[in-house]
Amino acid sequence: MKKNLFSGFLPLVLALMPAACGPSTDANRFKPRYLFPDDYMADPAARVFNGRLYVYPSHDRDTDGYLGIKDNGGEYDMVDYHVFSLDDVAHGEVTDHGVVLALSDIPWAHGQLWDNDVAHKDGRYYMYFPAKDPDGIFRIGVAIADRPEGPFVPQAEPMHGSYSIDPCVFEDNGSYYMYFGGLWGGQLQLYNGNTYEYAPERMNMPYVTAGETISPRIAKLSGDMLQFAESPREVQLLDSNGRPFTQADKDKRFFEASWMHKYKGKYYFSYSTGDAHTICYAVGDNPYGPFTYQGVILTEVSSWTTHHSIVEFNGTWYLFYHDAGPSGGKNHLRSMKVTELKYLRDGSIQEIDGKE
Ligand code: FUB
Repeated sequence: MKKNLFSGFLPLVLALMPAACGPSTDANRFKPRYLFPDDYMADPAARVFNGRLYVYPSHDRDTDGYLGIKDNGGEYDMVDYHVFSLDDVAHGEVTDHGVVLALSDIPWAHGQLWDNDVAHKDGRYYMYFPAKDPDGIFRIGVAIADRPEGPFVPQAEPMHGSYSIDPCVFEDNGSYYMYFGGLWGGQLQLYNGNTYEYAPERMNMPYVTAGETISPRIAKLSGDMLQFAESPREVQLLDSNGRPFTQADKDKRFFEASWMHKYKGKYYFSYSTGDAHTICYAVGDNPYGPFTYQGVILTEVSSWTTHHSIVEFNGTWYLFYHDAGPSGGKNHLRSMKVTELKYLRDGSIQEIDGKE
């Protein structure tokens, strides 16, 4: 019998192919979708609770800026949070559950309700959010609800020893970890370890020097979910030679928007590069890291910031993020979006076009 030329060759070709499921423009991958055209929402933290997908964004608004300041993040002057939920991510109706926490209800907070995240433990839902205290210093607070859609009741004080912005809470084998931190307006560059060292030149451009490494932070949470159970530690992000990124590595170094998810036993730490306007990721073997840089998840978007979350829902992985497309590029009026996220066979993430 004549032997098919490809019978031995085809499996070899397939094995050598770059393990791709196709380009990021896969016909069967749904195009990015704006989730809520009626208002400006950013920093979407997507979580699955009770079989439904909930989204916890920041609520952008057009103002003259925090205390009249329109740089250093002052233009992101938000005063409340909404919760959204949906069943069908690609096409389904998005329910707005309305205002679930307002600045006026938080005894210690003075302004700027930035990115939040929500975790579930023992029938209660804990919202973690940054806000400025009366001295203009970012702290992280906790608010509690009996249902994922809130309303959330804030604690009287921020978490002891908390600072900077962008909390992401990740559960692993019954323990909860908070990742946090953000540069420039997010104030992380003002901390030496966990000690606040204010310097006016660290508030305005260039606010950092090229050779320094500034790392996101991680701390395990206490059993009651209300405090850190340990002093925050620095999360190491390394290149493939084991070298930590410095501020000179503009398109790879951490800026803000920590997110952690687990895939096939590996820990994926993803983050925004800030002035490179992309989302990147690094992979490690445990929640504390170190994490080795792998690449870009989302290429440059149409806004100064982008901020994301990654979640699996009904067997499909999604990237939630924001850009300023609908506001015509106003950086403080952003809109949340979602698209599908795909892994290649080697566990790497297929790059998504931020302008799509
Ligand atoms: O929404 C305010 C801030 O902008 C967030 O906390 C940052 O991550 C950036 O998206």
